[in-house]
Amino acid sequence: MPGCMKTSDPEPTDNKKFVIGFSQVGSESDWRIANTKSMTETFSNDPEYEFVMENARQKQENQFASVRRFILDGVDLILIAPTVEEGWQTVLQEVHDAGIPVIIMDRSVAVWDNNLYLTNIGSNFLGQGKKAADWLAKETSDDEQVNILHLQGTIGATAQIMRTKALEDAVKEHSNWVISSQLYGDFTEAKAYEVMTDYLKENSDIDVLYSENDNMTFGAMRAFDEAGITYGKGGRVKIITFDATKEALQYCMDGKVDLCVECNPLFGPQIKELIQQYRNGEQIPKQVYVDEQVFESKDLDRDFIDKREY
Ligand code: GZL
Repeated sequence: MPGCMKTSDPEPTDNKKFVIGFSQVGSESDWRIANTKSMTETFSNDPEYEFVMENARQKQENQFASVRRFILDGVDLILIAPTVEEGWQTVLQEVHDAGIPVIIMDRSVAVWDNNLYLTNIGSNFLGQGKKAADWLAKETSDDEQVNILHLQGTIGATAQIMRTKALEDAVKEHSNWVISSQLYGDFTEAKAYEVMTDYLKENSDIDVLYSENDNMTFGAMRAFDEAGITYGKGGRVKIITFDATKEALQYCMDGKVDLCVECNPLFGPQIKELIQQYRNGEQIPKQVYVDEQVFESKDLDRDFIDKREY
């Protein structure tokens, strides 16, 4: 199966393993790589589980194909990190009709009936955006116009929807804040570099970059460098970025990025705990948020960054 990664070969044993089919968004960002690592390390080291992950390469139709294969394979549970929120009703109904439990992780799905899945575990994306807006309000004065360039992730993904909503809500609260443009970066460095390079050919009046993930920020930084636009501490443009990967934290410590909003990918162990509770017949909450914080340069040092897992 394309993109399929069996992490444990079925051994000839009479005690049946608990088989998990996992449809992962893709490998578009450092965050995603860390999330996949957390999931595979959690389950592939446990003889109780067989863990089959399929990489959707950021295409929802690949996820639908994977989920339908998992149904045919008769897995014990299906894990989905949905590319986008819309379009899941039919295939989740098929899974429900097959009697297979589903956990939605990372982003969310927009369905009429949340009984189609056991729980949704991931970040409070709206909360992340609010933390960024609160920080920007403290960093700017009310008597000057603040021109915000907004780099958006995959349109329709919960992370994009909610980080965008938080910014747009904050702009309504601050009459001197202006979103000068919203560029589509699809959560990747390459796409962000491309759209930023084009944008900077005609525009340079930017006070803040609000970038919905670190990899897009890295692409934007490259474009800024080539356009001779300074950023970070003492620079022209304040940079706000989401994920707080090691590379972003390094830039933040060095004063190149002003705010890193953490988006925690390391929730493999929490998912395993939720599955265990389900298997024990325990009630599990419909929504589980992971813990995360924000970082400025003053919060960071070499030792702290070296100890980070992603
Ligand atoms: C957030 C996750 C987002 C990250 C991006 O939980 O869905 O997708 O912020 C990733 O880096 O591509």
